[in-house]
Amino acid sequence: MDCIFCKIVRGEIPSKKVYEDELVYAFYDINPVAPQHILIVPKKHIVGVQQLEQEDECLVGHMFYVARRIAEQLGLAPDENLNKGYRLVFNVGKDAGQSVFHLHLHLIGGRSMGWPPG
Ligand code: D5M
Repeated sequence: MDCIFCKIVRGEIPSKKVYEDELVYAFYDINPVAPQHILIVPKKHIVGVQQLEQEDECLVGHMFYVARRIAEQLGLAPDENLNKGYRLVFNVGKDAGQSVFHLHLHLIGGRSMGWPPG
């Protein structure tokens, strides 16, 4: 399959790995928009949220749980006063900014961010 993230998961394209288990692979984004920018991708090829199936519900929940654990390890988790924090993003389709059509969860942190996004 000619998919850049499938090739990263298989180790055919180099990446800076953060975490891996039997379901997901997480690595640093090559084009970071913040001091910390990590992508969490399923090992299974799914085009994006637009092609999620009911059978993928647990997989997506696992992606969020992995994101939470990585954010904690990087010291990004909100403190007891809910200061600090990070953003989790799925871009869904070209208008939303999706450029790689293999499902991926952006974990972005290390600076304060505005809302709404551009
Ligand atoms: O996000 C796709 C993201 O994928 C974008 O932030 C760049 C990143 N990217 C693309 N190629 C690579 C490689 N080879 N390594 C690491 N990161 C990569 P989207 O939501 O689709 O715009």
